[in-house]
Amino acid sequence: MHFDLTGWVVTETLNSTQVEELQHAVDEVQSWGSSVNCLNHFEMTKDGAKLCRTEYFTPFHEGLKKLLTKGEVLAMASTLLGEQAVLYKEKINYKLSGGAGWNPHQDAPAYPFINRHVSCMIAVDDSTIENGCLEIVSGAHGELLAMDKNSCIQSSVVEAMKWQPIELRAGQTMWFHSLTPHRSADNKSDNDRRALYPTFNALREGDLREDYYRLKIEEFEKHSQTGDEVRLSLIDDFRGKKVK
Ligand SMILES: O=C(O)CCC(=O)C(=O)O
Repeated sequence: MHFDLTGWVVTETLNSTQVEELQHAVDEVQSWGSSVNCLNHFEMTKDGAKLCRTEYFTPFHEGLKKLLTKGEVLAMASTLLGEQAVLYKEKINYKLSGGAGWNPHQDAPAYPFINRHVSCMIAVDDSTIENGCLEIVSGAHGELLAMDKNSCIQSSVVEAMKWQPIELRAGQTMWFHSLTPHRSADNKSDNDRRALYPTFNALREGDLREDYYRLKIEEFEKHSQTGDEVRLSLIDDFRGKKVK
């Protein structure tokens, strides 16, 4: 299978009606502000503070919960894991116009409790080279690579790898292994590039979503943020600047 060889695969997940429904659902989450108990993060851009990520939204949005925990998306995650999958975490990366990109990393060090995960990027808006689509390395998902102090891939390793941009139309999905190296550019275009990223693990290893969020919130509370970058993850891969 393409995924086993390369560590990624693109699927056609949503038809045009479903794309409109997804865009409407993400518009809703984006407009919640502090009225809902999800996890929102902001970044400073040249146009001012903007929302850059929402996590922990499935308890508050039936439509997105259904999309990520039932039907085709869960079935594909199960196929790629080779057994029944369960949702481990969910995030929306907004990458609004002027939003920052991510340094080269593998997700595995950011996902405790379990070694093997599969994630996907469901494009909410078209994801292009101009607005900062994902860039990946094929066939490099066999091991954890050498890391720098931010738990991102060491620059000497990054330079030796062949990076490939994966442009997606809204509604297309790119699946990737938690060891697949990936990165993305800043959004220097005038178009927003929103994407949904669910992550799954094998149900046999446990339903760990609440444990993951409990640990993440504890870690964020323990370590007050230093430096200029916004911390979104248990690793420091995001280049977005803090809103002060
Ligand atoms: O959305 C992007 O551009 C990259 C996101 C990413 O690598 C991450 O959230 O770990």
